[in-house]
Amino acid sequence: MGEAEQMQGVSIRDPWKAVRQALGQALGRRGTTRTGPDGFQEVNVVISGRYRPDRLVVQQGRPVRIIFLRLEEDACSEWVIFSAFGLEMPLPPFRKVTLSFITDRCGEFLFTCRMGIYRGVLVVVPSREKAGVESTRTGEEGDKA
Ligand SMILES: [Cu+2]
Repeated sequence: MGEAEQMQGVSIRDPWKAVRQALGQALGRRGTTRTGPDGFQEVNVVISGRYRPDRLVVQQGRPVRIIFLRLEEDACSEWVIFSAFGLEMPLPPFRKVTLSFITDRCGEFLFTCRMGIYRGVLVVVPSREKAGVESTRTGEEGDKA
């Protein structure tokens, strides 16, 4: 059994790394936003080295659903914090965690890890403006294809 446990400890993480890099690069580049049948503006954010995408544009006064998928065990992604909304959410690794809210406050609101190293921006625009996602590039990711 010792051998199997060792394999779990050692080998299982390497496949994940490849998977999360591929996923993170694909999703982080493009991102997705859509309005579901329930009227929610839905955005997927993959966490792998950073938030991907890291700039989420949503419309004020309409419900938002952000689905975080943490594809790593880095301490930086254990929590996501929207300090402007007084919100802190734990993010278990390799699971989806959904954050639903609605806000009438327009503006740019930071979301971060506990240390402020991972940083994203939630942009709330007036309802007549367009929602979407973007990835900002800081040039420090080192993960470009
Ligand atoms: Cu951190």
